[in-house]
Amino acid sequence: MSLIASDHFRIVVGLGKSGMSLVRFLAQRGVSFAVADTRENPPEMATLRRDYPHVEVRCGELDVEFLCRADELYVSPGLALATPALQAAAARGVKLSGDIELFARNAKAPIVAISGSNAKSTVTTLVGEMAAAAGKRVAVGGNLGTPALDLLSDDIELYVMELSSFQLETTDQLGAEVATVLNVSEDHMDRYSGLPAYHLAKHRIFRGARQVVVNRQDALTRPLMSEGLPCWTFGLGVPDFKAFGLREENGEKYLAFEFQNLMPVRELKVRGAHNQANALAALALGHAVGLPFDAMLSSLRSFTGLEHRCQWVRELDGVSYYNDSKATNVGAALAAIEGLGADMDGKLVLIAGGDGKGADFSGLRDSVARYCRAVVLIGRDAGLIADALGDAVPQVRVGSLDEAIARSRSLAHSGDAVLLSPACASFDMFKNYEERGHLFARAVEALT
Ligand code: N21
Repeated sequence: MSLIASDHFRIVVGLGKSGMSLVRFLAQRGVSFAVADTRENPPEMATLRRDYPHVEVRCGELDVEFLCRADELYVSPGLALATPALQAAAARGVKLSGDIELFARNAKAPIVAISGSNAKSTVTTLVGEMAAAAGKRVAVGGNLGTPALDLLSDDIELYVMELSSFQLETTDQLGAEVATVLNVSEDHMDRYSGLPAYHLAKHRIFRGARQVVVNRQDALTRPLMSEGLPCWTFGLGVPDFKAFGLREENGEKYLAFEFQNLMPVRELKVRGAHNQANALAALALGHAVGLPFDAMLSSLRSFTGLEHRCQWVRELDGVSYYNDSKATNVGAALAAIEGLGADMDGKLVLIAGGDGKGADFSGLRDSVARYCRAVVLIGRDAGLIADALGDAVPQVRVGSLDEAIARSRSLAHSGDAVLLSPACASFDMFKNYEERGHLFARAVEALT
């Protein structure tokens, strides 16, 4: 490999939202670069052509010789690092990196870094609102909302970043002020060899961190090498030193820090034990970066939850309809089924299915048996879910979301709830989970 030919030439691999943010970042700094995408017509192609007509773009199968012209590739989270052409380039000395690595190298304010199989968007949003309530100039994004590089600004005092395992795979040294993996349950088994590989990717979030936050109820969230780092914990149990948890006093449950009650749990507008854990995680992260409790608690009081996250849509014939389209894995669906199920007298009619990404659905069985009246299955992997649930509960398989809603409506009794919580990605039937959620909500609102 010629050092001269490849010096200071970069290739952005994958032209999605973050790929386009990389293009803007590199162009602005006068770095010479090209773009590659395995797709014939990548989503941001029109934007690139309009704003950067002179940038070289290679679409279709990745060309190793082309990739080797670069000293560094910025690989999209949508593209597996195991892709043979990327591995071939890496073997020839090309560095594989990503937008989060570049972000970390350029961020001048502390970073709160949040990963996990579930609840990372909720906790990221909460910490962002807490920081804003505390009067900080805060930027929130990463895997949710605005791509990391688009957040960079000298005015920012705190970055609150949601990071996926795919983004972390291409990040060497994040150097967060505080980092957490909120929970680890199986996801993306189409991209990882197993839970250990997925766990390893998530734990890269702790590289260079100055403080960590750990979930006391999930051992897989503990960093393996963090000796000497301040460690704050959260969990639903009674908290000890450096810990956030729940305390009970005169029959009232409180969010608590160490030996001090902070706020009655009933003041939260979001329901379910998992949402209490989310609130405690956000408090731990905010406390680690010095946010005052009064601002954090007022944010918790006003938080009503995210769109597509167990969102109440309407009531019809005594049946409530909930949109939990964001549940793209088993763990998320379980949190919704248990959170909602334990909170109501009636039963759930669960709408699930889609692209299962190689998941083992047997973990759903016990909770479904306990809380569901019936399960209505959609999508490519409906059969896998049906097999995993066995005879735990009556099942119907349908061909469309509209049909699923109609069948659910007729199965539900007054006092029940219909819950769209697919435990699957949506890509087999929809553009993404947002589209799936919007179509669900629209169809439910149209019922007469
Ligand atoms: O919305 C859903 O239903 C499922 C969400 C999941 O299951 O969690 N999200 O797989 C990964 C990466 C996910 C989501 C977005 C991204 C970033 C992409 C960028 C490029 C996605 C795909 C590509 C594809 S790039 C290329 N060739 C679901 C490609 C590329 O094919 S996720 O974690 O060169 O956005």
